[in-house]
Amino acid sequence: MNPLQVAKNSNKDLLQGFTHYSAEQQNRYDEIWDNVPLWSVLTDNVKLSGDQIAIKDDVREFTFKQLLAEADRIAARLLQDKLIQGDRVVLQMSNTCDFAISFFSVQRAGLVPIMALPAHGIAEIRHFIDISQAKGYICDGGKDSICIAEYLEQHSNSITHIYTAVPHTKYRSLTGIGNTPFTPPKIDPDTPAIFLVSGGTTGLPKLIPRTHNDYLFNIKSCVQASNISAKDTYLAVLPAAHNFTLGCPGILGALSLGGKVVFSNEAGPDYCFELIEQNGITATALVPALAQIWTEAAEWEEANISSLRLIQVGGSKLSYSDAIDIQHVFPNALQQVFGMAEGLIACTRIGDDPETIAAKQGCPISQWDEIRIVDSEGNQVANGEEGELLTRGPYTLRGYYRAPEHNLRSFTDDGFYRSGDKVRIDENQYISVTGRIKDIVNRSGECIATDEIEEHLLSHPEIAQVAVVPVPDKHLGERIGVALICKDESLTLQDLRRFLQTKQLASFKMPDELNIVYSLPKTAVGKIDKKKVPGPDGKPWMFHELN
Ligand code: OOB
Repeated sequence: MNPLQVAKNSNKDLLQGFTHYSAEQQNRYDEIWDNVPLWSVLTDNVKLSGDQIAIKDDVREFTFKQLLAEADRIAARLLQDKLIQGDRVVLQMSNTCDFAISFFSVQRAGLVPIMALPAHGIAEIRHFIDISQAKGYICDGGKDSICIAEYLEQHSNSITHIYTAVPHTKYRSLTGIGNTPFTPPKIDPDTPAIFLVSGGTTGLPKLIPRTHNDYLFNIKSCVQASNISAKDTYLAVLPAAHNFTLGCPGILGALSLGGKVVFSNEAGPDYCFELIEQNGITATALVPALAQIWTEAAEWEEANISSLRLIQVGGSKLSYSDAIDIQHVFPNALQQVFGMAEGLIACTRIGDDPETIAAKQGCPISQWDEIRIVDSEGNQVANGEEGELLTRGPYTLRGYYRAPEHNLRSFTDDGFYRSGDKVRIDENQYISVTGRIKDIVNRSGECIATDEIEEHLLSHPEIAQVAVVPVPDKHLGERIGVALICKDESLTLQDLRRFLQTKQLASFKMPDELNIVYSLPKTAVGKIDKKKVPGPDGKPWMFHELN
């Protein structure tokens, strides 16, 4: 078969199970999409600021020119090794320069990466491969990823190419391979450039195809909404493969402007504050639990972190009291970001009044985002009322990859994505997230939103983090379990109830059981993972057996 035919067939395979934007959307968005490959965020800057540092970690740094040269060297080799345009590869890298190098090499080769997070284990990686029929697994070469590589070697029929970023005795390494001149294959910007993985806390993650056009639009709109510029240095501290860190505006946003990205594999304030001081970091993105830790640490850490002017916080609900604390310690730096790998991003804007920034999650990054808020019947609610957020737009998916059954449930007939998030929206289009549709305890038929109780408990001065979970109960169906991290371990269930009574909470919403813990289980990106929250016996509370 000639190479052109091979590329065509491979793209055909890639597009199987991919839902395109509708023709009507395609027409409308034509004027706002750039129609170039995602890798142009890098190549555009090789021309403009080629000799400036683009990426840095604790051992190495690369200019824009060097980064592109490295990426192209590896891309040439990947294609020589008989991977072909449109092939899927699972990319599982930690936060080092190798993340950016391997990401761009895959992009330049026209391969489509599945953006696995370092915390994903064999179950998730196997699932991504089963769905996508990926041929390649590219990993950082750390202990965990080598275990996965060994597993895939033995058990996967689809994986034929395994590469590690650092030299390894058994696997091909990305270092020092290939030096042939390289011309990237022609790319159709309306086809998937990357697969993000869904962040849901139930079941295995789904694959989210993001096209060159849609993701570039996402990045550029986030750049505008967060006012970053070529002068900014972005600290990638949450996993680089997560949408927030990668493209909101994140790593790709900073690079697209000719700015610099510093990678950190550690998230603790002692390590990161040093990095901020040494590199004059100006911007970063954190989940609420981490933002809370950094804010407390800023009171006693000695490093000078005054360069930090933008702290984006998102991924789960930032409590009002934590937002106020952040604003107090980092004046004017907080930006709340409500986003999803599926698409829609909303954020507050630097310059909004501080009360709005503390209390709301922000408004959509583009005027092209369409938002509908509906009740349980699917009817639009009145302005200001609470309901489920549905959305459609130039960077929101039209279907999960190869998941027809999920897609029937997750999209309306006219292509709106059902986010499962409960929100209300004000007259300025600012969104307040009030919870998840399904995050409820059904106690004797009363449906109680867990986030309402959580929000109240977080305003208790002794309580640092909390998770309210439904616990199976023989008589009630479900009872209300509260797991919390607390400065005062002598706090009792009675104390909690008394406190909640002062908040005028109805009696059927009072917690039934309390478990004080030292830490709460987190998802791959650092959100509280309710499925794993332990009961008093240490076992996952939501799945306690009835006896
Ligand atoms: C981000 O993306 P995912 O895909 O890991 O998770 C999306 C879900 C949302 O549907 C929502 O339930 C929750 O995470 N979420 C928030 C939130 N930001 C995300 N809930 C309350 N307040 C927020 N600020 O988490 C993500 C992607 C891009 C940017 C930021 C976050």
